[in-house]
Amino acid sequence: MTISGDLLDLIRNSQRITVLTGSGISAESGIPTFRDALTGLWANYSPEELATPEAYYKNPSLVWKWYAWRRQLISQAQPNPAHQVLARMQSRVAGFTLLTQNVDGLHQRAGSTSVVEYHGNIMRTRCSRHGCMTDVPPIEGEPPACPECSAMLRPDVVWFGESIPNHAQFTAVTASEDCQLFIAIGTSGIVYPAASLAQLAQSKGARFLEINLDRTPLSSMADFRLQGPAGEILPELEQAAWPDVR
Ligand code: BJW
Repeated sequence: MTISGDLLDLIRNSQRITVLTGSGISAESGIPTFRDALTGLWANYSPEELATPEAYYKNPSLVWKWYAWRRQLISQAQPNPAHQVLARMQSRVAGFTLLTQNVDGLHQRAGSTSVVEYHGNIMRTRCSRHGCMTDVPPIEGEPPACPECSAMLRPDVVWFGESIPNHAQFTAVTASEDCQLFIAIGTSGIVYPAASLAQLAQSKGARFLEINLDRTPLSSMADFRLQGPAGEILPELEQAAWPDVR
């Protein structure tokens, strides 16, 4: 892989870098991406049929089981080198913001702090009627009841048709508008509003780097593209930008 000198200078000299990650960054940890075909029990479903409030109210058991299956995969997974590079970057770049669409918590497990969880976290539960967060663990079986009002609990994630949590949206917009370099890693760029952040950053003067296995709808607007697995590209990029790194 050839990394341009312009990109390395930009990385070294940027005081504010904003990174948006998608499910591709966790693929090398063994977690299927969102648009990978589901297998086994789930082969007949698409995520679009399961990650909606309508699906949950129509068949709560089914959707809860899907989340239980995913939680199990996540609990067996480990952060990979891509997560680890981003965790180290937070101490190298003064204004470093990490936005993730992933609900798997692997960035935090790699050591990243202040991660903006744009689509929530699969390990938390909240009330499906009032939205309040609970301490009830997401147990297997049927969806548990809210301790306050007995309504069904749901995973604390953002489904299609739902709004991004205010704090996450505010931080994401501010960090995108303010950065000098915006990096999108392992995201298909088809789910909004996350997919609009790169363009927002560029419209305010930032340069845009895309890291992905394949081309995406964001590729044509990227100032720099590094094509390949994030778990290989990010360590190479880190080594090239900061050769003193371990
Ligand atoms: C690798 C790799 C490796 C693999 N290395 N790379 C504007 C235009 C059109 C539509 C809309 C719009 N605004 C809103 C919408 C509707 C909708 C939407 O975007 N639909 C699209 C499908 C068209 N958006 C919403 O509903 C959002 N809400 C909203 O806008 O609220 C306002 C509103 C309210 C009411 C009415 C109208 C508006 C909410 C979106 C919530 C998305 N939720 C999910 C589920 C989260 C919970 C869970 O995990 O269960 O979030 S869906 C799913 O997609 C998940 C992901 O975070 C998200 C993005 O997927 P991601 O991460 O990009 O994964 P993939 O699989 O798509 O791509 C993987 C990529 O990795 C690929 O590119 C690979 O090549 C790459 N890759 N291995 C590097 N090793």
